[in-house]
Amino acid sequence: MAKTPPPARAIAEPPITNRERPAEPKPYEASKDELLEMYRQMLLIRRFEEKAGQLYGLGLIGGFCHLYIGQEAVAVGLQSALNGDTDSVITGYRDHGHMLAYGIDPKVIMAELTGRNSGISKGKGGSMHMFSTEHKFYGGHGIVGAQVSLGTGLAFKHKYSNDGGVCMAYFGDGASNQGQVYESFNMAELWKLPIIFVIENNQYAMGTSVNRASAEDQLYRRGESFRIPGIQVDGMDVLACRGAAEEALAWVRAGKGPIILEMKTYRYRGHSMSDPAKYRTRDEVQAVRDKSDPIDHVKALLDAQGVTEADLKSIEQQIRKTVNEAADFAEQTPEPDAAELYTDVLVESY
Ligand SMILES: Cc1ncc(C[n+]2csc(CCOP(=O)(O)OP(=O)(O)O)c2C)c(N)n1
Ligand SMILES: [Mg+2]
Repeated sequence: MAKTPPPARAIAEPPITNRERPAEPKPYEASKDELLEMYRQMLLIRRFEEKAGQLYGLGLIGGFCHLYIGQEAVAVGLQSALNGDTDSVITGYRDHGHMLAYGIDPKVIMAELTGRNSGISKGKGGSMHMFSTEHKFYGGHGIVGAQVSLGTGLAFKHKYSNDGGVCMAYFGDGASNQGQVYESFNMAELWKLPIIFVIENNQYAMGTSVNRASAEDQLYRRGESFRIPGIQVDGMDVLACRGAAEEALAWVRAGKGPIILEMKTYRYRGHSMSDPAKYRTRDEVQAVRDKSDPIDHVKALLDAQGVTEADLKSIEQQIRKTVNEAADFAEQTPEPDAAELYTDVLVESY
């Protein structure tokens, strides 16, 4: 007797919308002191970067130099949620802000920019290649997208050694179109690695807007085919950034695997130090500065909490002092000795 054919195979997977998702993040409720600290760090990054721009103009910094001005809320908001003892951070070449937000001494960062032996990479890495394993800061990388794969390796290490750490790997909107990003997404989800992929969408790669270069320009969706959830965040609002970091950390620390945060932000300066900026108008940049500046935003919040203009002035003065001291240090300490040319550039392991 002929057997009844089996029923048509049911679609095993529910539609994508039915997958477990992280909750919609809430803006972080910062105490007055926490907010003041965020303000201090963001202002430090801005003034440090302005000074770096000046030193570059004076010929004291050579090679590449990518400034972070405009994006300060991202590094400060996200990293304020990390556990400095266990969690690791890795980023691309626009890296000074991430180091400052991780509490690394501005002097050794500035001295690296001027190529001095007291710099954090002994003056041999420059702007794009700074590291501090002591602070669990793993660079500083000039190859667009490379840090995503390296960060996935760091996350593997966190899981393998069960040290409780999470890796925060930053990359840009341009980098999000690189192939190795997707190989990394696949492995990270497959092995449920503890990693937060942070896309700093500052609207432009070197000279092309995200919409001109990206078929899917809602970058938080880029993990969908790997089952990695994504959240889009106002990267000009430090409390929104911190709130998103809390949600992402809860997801990752619960063993649910990686997550993507797309931070909508903006870079005020050129891509690097020579940039004809033909791809956008001055009015566009000015409008963002006027309406969405991340530091002005925190200032307004502090004002609402009763912090006076005089208090803010005194923070500003302290920061200017710190930055001037860093610049003096960076100008006065010596360059590396010629004998250092071949040290620390290659580690051979057998
Ligand atoms: C593999 C590789 N390709 C190209 C470059 C040249 N390059 C340097 S930065 C950059 C744009 C990256 O833009 P994005 O990822 O948006 O980062 P942002 O500069 O905006 O921070 C390009 C194409 C590079 N350094 N490495
Ligand atoms: Mg970009």
